[in-house]
Formats: sequence, C-alpha cells, structure tokens
Amino acid sequence: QPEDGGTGTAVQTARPKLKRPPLYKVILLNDDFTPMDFVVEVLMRFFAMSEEKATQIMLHVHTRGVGVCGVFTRDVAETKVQQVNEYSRRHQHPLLCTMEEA
Ligand code: TYC
Repeated sequence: QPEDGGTGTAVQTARPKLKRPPLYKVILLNDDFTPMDFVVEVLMRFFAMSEEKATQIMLHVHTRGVGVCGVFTRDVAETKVQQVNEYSRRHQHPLLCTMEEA
C-alpha cells in the first residue's frame, strides 16, 4: 500500500476493474427450402454485408451447414437473431438464425 509523501497516510489506489463484455457469434443454419437470394438479402440487410460477402457466407452455410454472420455483444446478437427469424417467418421461409458464446 503506497503512502502519502511520508505522512504515513495510506493512499487508495483505485484500479477500476474493466471487464470486456462476453461476445456471441450469430450463426446461420442451412435448410433445403430458403432461396439463396433471400439469404443473401438477409445478410446484406441485417449484417451490412456487401453482396459479394453475403454470397460468400451464404454459399459457406449452404455447403457446410452452418456459418458465422458476425460477432457481437449479447444484446446486439439477440436483436440480430430476432430480426432475422422474424423477417424470415414474415416471408414464409424456414431460415433459422441462432447465437452462441464466442
Ligand atoms: N440450401 C438452400 C437452397 O439450396 C440455400 C440456403 C443457404 C438456405 C443458406 C439457408 O442459411 C441458408 N436453396
């Protein structure tokens, strides 16, 4: 414990504990029915991807079964998942989005 210039008084050394928030991967799942161009549109709309990047991710999910759309704090990830799933349902596609801790 440091002292205050020889007075013998203990000085508080406040060290604010800065924890990084946990991050979550937003994951897109493949299915047999959702049209490829709808998936690309979703990725562009909700993840601000270029058409090229969105096409790349869509094809990855199509061939591998799952793919990461992005990594976000919990609230943002939850919102993205909800937006994608609601939008897909509203357009009558079974496309599913989920999240897991990174
Ligand atoms: N497998 C779909 C098809 O052949 C395309 C697709 C890609 C669907 C990615 C979902 O997350 C997905 N039309």
